[in-house]
Amino acid sequence: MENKIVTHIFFCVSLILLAGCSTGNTPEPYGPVPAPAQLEWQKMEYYMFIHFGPNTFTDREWGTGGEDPGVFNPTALDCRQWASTARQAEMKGIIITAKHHDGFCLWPSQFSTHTVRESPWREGKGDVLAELSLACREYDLKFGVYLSPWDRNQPAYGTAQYNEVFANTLAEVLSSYGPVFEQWFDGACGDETGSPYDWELFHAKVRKYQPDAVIFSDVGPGSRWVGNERGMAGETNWSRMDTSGFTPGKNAPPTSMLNSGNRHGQLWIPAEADVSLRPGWFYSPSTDSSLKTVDELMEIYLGSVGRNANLLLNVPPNRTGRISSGDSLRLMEFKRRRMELFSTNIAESARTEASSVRERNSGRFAPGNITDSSYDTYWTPREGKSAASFTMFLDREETFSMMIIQEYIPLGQRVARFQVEYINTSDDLWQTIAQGTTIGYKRILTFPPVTSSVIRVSILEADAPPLINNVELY
Ligand code: FUL
Repeated sequence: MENKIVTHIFFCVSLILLAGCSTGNTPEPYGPVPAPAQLEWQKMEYYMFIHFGPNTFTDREWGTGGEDPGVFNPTALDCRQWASTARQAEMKGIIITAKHHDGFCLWPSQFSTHTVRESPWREGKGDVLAELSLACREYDLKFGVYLSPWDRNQPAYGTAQYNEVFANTLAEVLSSYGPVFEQWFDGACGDETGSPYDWELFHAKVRKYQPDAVIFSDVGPGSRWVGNERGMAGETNWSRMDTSGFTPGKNAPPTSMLNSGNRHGQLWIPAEADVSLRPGWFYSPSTDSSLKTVDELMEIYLGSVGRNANLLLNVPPNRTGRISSGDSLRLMEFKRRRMELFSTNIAESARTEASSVRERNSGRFAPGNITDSSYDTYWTPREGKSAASFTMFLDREETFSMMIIQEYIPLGQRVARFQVEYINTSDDLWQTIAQGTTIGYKRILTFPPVTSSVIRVSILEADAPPLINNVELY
C-alpha cells in the first residue's frame, strides 16, 4: 500500500515537472513585434537589386519618359545569369525595377504604351519579369518588384485618375509572376507638384494579391528606407517607428529618424539599406572601373546586416542584358572575404553561465541556448530583470576580433545598451572590448584582436528582460 502511495506521488510530481518543462512560462512580447513575413524577410539579410531599363542604354539615372522604346534592345539578356550570380554570391533574392521613374514597363503591361512590347527586344514579344521570376524559382531565390509611383510617361500622372492606373499596374504585376517577397515603393519625385497618391488603394492591391509581401517605402509599413543610399544603418537602430503625419517622398520622416528608428515607436518597421555596387543605379560603361572595393563592401555589410538592417545591393546588368564579369567577380571576392572572416565560430562549444536565468530549474531559458544554433531558443534573465549578464568560457584561449550577437525579435526588440568584456590573462582583470546600444535581429561588433578564454556580455539597459538567442565569436 505504502509503495503504491509513493509511486502515485512520484508519478504526480513527474507530471508537474514535465508540464513545467514543456510549457514553461514564455515571456510576454514587448511592444510591436514582426509579422511572420517580416521575420522571414529579416532572416534573408542580403539580396540583389537590379536597375535595368532604357536608362541602361542612354547613360541616364532618371529617364524623361520620352525615350524611344527602340533604345531598349539588350542583345543577350539572360536572367538565369543574374540569378546564378546572386545565388553564388549567397544572396537570398532579387528585386527588379519593373517600372522606374521613366514609366517604361519591363513587362508588356496593358495599362501602358511604353513597354518591352514597343521595343525591338525579342521582336516585342519579351517579358523580363516572366524570365526573371522563373530564373529566381530555378535558383531558389525570392523575387521582388520595384515600381515607381512617380511616372514621367503616363499621361494621367498628376491627376486623381492616375491612382487607378497605378493600382491596376500593381495588380497586374502582383498577380502574374508568382510569389513576391517585397514590394518596393520609391519615394523619389523630381517634379514640384507630384501626384495625389492614394496609398491606401496601393497597399490594398498588394495585400490582395501578395498578402505575404513586405511593403517597403520611406514609412513602411513592412520595411523602411534607411535614410541614405550608402547602405549604412545607424549604430543605434530600432526596428520600431512612428509614422503618423508622414508619407513616402517629400513628406518622409527626417533621415536621422529613418536611420535609427524610434525607441518607443508603435509600429514594427525594420530598416533596409540600399546601395549600388557602381556609382550610379543604372549601368554605364563609364563606371566599369569604379566598382566598390571588397573593403568598402565589407564596411557596408557591417553597417547594414551588422546593425540590424537588411542589405539590398544593386548590381546593374549591362547593355547586353548580362551582369558584367567585373561585377560578378567583385561579388565573389566579397563572398570569399565573408567566408574567411566568419569561417570558425570559436564560441560554438563554449560553456555559458548567466547572472540571472528565468525559471532556472526548467532549463528552458538556460544560457546554453545562446550557443545551441537553434533560432527559437534563447537565454533570458528573471522577470523584471533588464540588466543582466552572461559569461562564455571557451575550451582554451583563442584570439578573436568579431562578435555576432542576436536578440530573439519575435518577442520584440529590447536591448538599449550593452558592453562586452574579456579577462586579460596577463593580469586577470576584466577589460572592455566593445560597447553598443541596440542589438535587434543581428549586431556585428568588430574590435582589435584580443586573446582570452572568458568573455562577458552585460546588458546594461533594456526596455524589458533581454532575450539573446545567438552569440558567435571570430
Ligand atoms: C531613388 C531613385 O530616384 C533612384 O533612381 C534609385 O531607383 C534609388 C534606388 O531610389 O529614389
